[in-house]
Amino acid sequence: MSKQKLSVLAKAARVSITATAAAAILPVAVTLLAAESHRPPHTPSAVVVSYDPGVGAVPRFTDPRAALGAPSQINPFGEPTDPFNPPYGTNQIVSVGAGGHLALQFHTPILNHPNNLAGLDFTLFGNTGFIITNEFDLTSFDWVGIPATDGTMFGFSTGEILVSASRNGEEYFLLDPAQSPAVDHFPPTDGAGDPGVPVAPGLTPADFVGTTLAELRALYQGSAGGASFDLDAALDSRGQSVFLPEIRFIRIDVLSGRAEIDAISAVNRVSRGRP
Ligand SMILES: [Ca+2]
Ligand SMILES: [Ca+2]
Repeated sequence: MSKQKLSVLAKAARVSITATAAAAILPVAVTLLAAESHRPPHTPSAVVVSYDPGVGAVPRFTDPRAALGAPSQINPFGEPTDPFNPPYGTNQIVSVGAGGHLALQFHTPILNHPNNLAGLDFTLFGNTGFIITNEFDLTSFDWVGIPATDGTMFGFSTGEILVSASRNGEEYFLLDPAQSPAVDHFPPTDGAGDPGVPVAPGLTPADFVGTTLAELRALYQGSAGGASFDLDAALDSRGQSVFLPEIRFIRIDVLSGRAEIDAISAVNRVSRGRP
């Protein structure tokens, strides 16, 4: 059961829920299932440096280790995640409220390499999704026809969120918000895609109007989605551009509103002899 279907069912049952807290209406058995659900089998490539949930973080979604490892590939129901079906388990995403932050340290440095795909260096995965505009059949608990979106999204953050990067964990450099994508917003995660492949720069939600999952994936071109950042956007304390050849620390500060974080991945490099 996707968060989106749960929301539709909750609406039909006149139960008031927030999109992110959709899991709260699940029966206890399913909540237990969520606790036991999939974690990436490999050792996480990062550790949590610090976490402060701030004000307004979603209750129970406050385990910062949920941000380690690869983006979630299945939801708490065991279904594959895709841009219509984001992760929503308490062990999959961590919530950061106003005044809160999350800082991670990576064992392998994230390089600002000129051969990184599209010049982008790392990708931040949230838990937004595209709204399915098909009718919902309350008898079969399923969408009528092939699910498609009008390009509008749910579960996205509307707050002011800053992302900073550091080589040593002491001196952080702000990534200029004017040159950086929004956190926990567009584009939604596709668990079937490659987390090292950014969605092509320039694509906007408007490009996804009327798309089905297959059409949407054609636009993603193998990407797992997520907001991809360029370390070239780094600013020093005077607001001047600064070159960071590599970083080991990423910090997300939520100034207002709230954000949910699923994962952070490094962008793949185009290697010689391989396209
Ligand atoms: Ca770069
Ligand atoms: Ca996660």
